[in-house]
Amino acid sequence: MSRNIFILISCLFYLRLFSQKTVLEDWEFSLDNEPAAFCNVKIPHTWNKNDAFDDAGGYYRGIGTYKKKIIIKDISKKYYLHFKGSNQFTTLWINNRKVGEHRGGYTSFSFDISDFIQKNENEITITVNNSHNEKIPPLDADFTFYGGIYRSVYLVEENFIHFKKHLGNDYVKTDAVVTKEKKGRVTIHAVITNSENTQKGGLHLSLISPEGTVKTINKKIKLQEGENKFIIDYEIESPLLWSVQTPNLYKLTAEILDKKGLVQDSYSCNIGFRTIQATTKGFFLNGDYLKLTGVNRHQDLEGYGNAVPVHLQLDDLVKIKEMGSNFLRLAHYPQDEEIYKAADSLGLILWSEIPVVNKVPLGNDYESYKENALLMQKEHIFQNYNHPSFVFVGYMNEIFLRTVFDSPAEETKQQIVNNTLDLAGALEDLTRKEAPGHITVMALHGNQIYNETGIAQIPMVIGWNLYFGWYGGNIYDLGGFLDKENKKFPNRPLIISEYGVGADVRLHNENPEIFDFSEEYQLDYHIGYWNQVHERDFVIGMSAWNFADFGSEFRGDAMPHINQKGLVNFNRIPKNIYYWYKATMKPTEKLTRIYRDLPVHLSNSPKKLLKIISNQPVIVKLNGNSIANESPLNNLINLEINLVKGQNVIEVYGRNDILLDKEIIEWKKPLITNKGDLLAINLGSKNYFKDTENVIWYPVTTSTGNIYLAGNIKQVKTSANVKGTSNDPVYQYGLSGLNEIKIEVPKGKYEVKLLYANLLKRKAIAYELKTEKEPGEIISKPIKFYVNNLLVEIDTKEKLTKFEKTIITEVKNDQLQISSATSAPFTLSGIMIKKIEL
Ligand code: GCB
Repeated sequence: MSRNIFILISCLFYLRLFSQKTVLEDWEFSLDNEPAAFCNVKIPHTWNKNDAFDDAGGYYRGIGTYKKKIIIKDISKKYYLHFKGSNQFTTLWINNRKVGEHRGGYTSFSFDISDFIQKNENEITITVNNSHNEKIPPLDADFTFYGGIYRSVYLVEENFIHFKKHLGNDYVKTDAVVTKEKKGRVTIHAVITNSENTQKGGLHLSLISPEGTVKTINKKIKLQEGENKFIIDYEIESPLLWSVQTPNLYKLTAEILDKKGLVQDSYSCNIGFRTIQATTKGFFLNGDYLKLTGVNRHQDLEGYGNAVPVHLQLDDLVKIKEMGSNFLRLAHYPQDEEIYKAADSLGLILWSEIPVVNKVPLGNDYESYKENALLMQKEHIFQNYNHPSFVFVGYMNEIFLRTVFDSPAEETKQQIVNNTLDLAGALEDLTRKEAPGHITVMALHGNQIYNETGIAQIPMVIGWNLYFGWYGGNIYDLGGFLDKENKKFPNRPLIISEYGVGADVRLHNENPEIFDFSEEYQLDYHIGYWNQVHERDFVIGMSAWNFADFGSEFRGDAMPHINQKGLVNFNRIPKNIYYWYKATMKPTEKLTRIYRDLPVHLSNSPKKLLKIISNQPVIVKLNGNSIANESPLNNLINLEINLVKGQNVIEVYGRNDILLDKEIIEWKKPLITNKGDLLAINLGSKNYFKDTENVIWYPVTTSTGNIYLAGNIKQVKTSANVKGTSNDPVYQYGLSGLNEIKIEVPKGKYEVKLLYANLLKRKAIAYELKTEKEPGEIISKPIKFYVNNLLVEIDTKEKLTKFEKTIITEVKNDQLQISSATSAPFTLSGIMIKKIEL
């Protein structure tokens, strides 16, 4: 049939309405079902987008109630309520009658509400509960479990004949394989529900190739009352293969025709022909070796929690592909169906998993937990099965993390191991059965418990989440670890499923150190990991942790409640490292960019380390003069330059004299001369820090330049949230043991701000792979000192809270002096001096 005739016929069929979907966006909502508290909300919605980030600590984990009235005129049809995702225990009532429940926050699900509705007005009530539930994965993880109906909800109207609603999807399951003869074979498994009388009908299938050619199959079928299963095979000559460079997609449409030939239901999806193989020699797509390189992704976004409009989520995938990724791990749960569709059309190989993270329960809860985990995996697979991008199917992440950290008694440990092995075995079997032709995978943390218990032998591929050079060890420990693993288990394909470090764009350091949260350390770390993985062919790939910063409520770090290992910020503005990856993963696309640190160089010395991210040679000019003609090493140029006082114009040219990037840096000595001049020093820190008011804090650990320190000085630091400020890094560091600070400043009147926080050693978190669990108090005493001759007392009992005191003082002898008032030395985190009068 020609394409035009096909379209015409299809249009005629479509005159009959079928499968109407109405988005239900506007609801009334209340936490805890407080009648007085109902307010209007729009779904997607979460109730934790603010409280998961405030100073109060914790976030609401309980019940939220959604209500809505809908009008249904024609109750002779079938009606479903379809949820794309609601976290995590959802119960539905229609007209005060309970319809059903769904457990699990990350898969889609539908309720058949046909028997509960009445003509005209119907009241829908939904409760969603995100409290901790030992029976539902995840129990524990490094991300915020935002509660609510955070993906869209639809009212779906169907005819009496339609594709069965099964595990949250229409029952049309397709296998697209490339045969030995290089033909494409599509096998379609469809289940049709017919609640009318037995009748003859038709199944109309069409497959539109990427080039627009159409192949159709019309099959006469007999529809019994109830469920009807069909398996239809389709063969096409020389299919255009789906690949990461050319993600060729075929559009499959399946339509059910009734006895009169009218379309009763229609289902469409994109499918792709590709072969996949993961071996100890690497990953092969369509027979070609492909080193998998990319990122992990969490679904939340600054200002939205997990209730992120789809178009913003799709921007992530575009950025991920634009960076040059061919691989994306959806951590640690199934994500919106549009993400899978976008991966299909962009050409991204996916690792998708269910959120069985950190631990499985013991005792009575285990059986229900297992049942829920198995159902979740079934839903996850069924909902995503048709996507060509759906390649690696996972079901456990760092499942022994808690066991190692909590170190339970031997007997308990054995029970945990037994349950975990039981669950892993069951999930592996289920995954192999439900997702044949896919690759099963599990992610481990850097501990031998996975080898010792034998769990690592279960999946087809092992993913290692490795943080050498962050939570301990050294960046270059990675290679040795990988070599040892490969030697011990030469038949086990392995991938680096996570690696990363926290980086805060406000923090910079020319001599970066482990755990300093500077962007420079992030750059060093990723270059080190990239090189070590690329020296080893047996490692099939790597996915950086994480594409973006994400919400993890319990974390302190440089920004509280956020895991800052993103290559882009929580708001998706790229960090420098994003450009480094782009330059590296897309070698044929030329990229040169001056590494952005702080626009001001505050050192006493004119020397500055200029970094340029580039995958091509460049000429560098400083204030109009050529100063270097450089070829990058690892797509990076490190150049020491000598600045002049005031503004410095840095220009980078290609060898063909085309200006590639330009940046202006001001060199300011940390001096105060004029009224309004300001000096901000961060005691105890080694990082430059730009605060919320764009003030740059100068790191001071010892006497330097015009700052003189005396005493038995020690650095104190924490990475816990400091309450009352968003400038945590200033307060997270301090110097203790100070007897005196002298800062040379010219005569005049000054406003002096003294900053302090009562720092505690933070309790180690399980991810740090450390056992230090007791938070020790570092500073707790009231402190007193003189600023010039003025006695200042800081008597804060509040722990981990910002304390700031502002005084006005006159400097007569060119020096601001802070000295201890008692024999006890003092501690301070920061000093900001502003000249207010000459
Ligand atoms: C991991 C976890 C991930 C954490 C990450 C981290 O290994 O799988 O969920 O967020 O480490 O940042 O510590």
